[in-house]
Amino acid sequence: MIRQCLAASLLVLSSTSLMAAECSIDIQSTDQMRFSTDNIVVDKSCKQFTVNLQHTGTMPSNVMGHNWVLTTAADMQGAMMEGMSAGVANNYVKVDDARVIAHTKVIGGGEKDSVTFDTSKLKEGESYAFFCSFPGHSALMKGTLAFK
Ligand SMILES: [Cu+2]
Repeated sequence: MIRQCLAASLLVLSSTSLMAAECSIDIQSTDQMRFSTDNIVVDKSCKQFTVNLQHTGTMPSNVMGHNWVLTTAADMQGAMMEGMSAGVANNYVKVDDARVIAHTKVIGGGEKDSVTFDTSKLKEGESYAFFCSFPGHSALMKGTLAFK
């Protein structure tokens, strides 16, 4: 009831607030080494964007760990290779890697982690890639992200 009243008053006050872009996304990852999405669009009206990563499987993080890492498409391979060397203690992300725009920690089955980043780090027209940097996973666990 309270929610309905709130929604109704928001509608009266500002119809644009109800049309505001979604500035977050929920992504599931699985024991089958998959993300639930392979394409993300970040709306230009978002000042920040949040990725909520969930591992819906049951396998532990040392066997089937997943993270979510964002780079430009051009930087993906290098960031992934050096992330692998950084090891699980660093969530398979090289420490202070300037190529990495945002990343979650590595999670195992039943766990979740979120990351929020400023969209001022993104450029319209640039091709971005997201992937899991756990060794061997990015062949299947990757996608594209656009800012527009
Ligand atoms: Cu993974």
